[in-house]
Amino acid sequence: MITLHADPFPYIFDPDHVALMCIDFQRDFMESGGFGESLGNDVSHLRATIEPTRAVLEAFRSRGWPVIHTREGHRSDLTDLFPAKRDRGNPSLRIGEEGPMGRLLTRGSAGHAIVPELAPIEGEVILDKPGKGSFYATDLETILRARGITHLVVTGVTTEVCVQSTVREANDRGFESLILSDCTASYFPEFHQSALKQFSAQGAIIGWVAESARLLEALAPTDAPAGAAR
Ligand code: C5J
Repeated sequence: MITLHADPFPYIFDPDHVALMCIDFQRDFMESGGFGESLGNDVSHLRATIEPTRAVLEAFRSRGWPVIHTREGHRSDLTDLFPAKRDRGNPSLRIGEEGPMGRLLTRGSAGHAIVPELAPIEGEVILDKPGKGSFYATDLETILRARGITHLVVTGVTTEVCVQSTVREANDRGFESLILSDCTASYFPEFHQSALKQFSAQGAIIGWVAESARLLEALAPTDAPAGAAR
């Protein structure tokens, strides 16, 4: 078992039953000219997540532990896009329209891809999702249960939207989430802080929160040779 200091109390997991979730680290959210910016957001707030997430990703990869990347986006014919989502936010460009990185939030466009620094490697799960939560209209629960995963280390953007939806869905399904505070971010720093507090309040009602350094410290004694994928 691995134990680390976290809010509101130590997070304990069995390394045979843990997976890393990398939620929506897509160019559409993280880079200029994407969907996030079309909604009027300053995407620079999210870039600070890249380096700490890369270190955690490396820690999982070197131990052969499972990694799951999600991408938010829609079919090219937009048949999975509800007006309730398409019409929100008074964007300068709408989902499916051509932007500087191709069609916004549409599968196959350049903006839909994960940023190169955190790009998936062979053997890692890539999960396309049409909604905010990673369990909605996907086979994520099946994948986790088939692999015996009970604990999720969660990174991604944005904290109060897709990360929050995912960890709430995970909690309802019985998964134990650790949300890494420096590997998650919002366009609104105050929403990031507020969401983190909501996760760990009331005795970890949604999950645990810690900086990535706490996780890496706890993992250090467990160094394992690379290549033992499971
Ligand atoms: C948003 C997300 N913010 N990945 N998506 O629309 O958080």
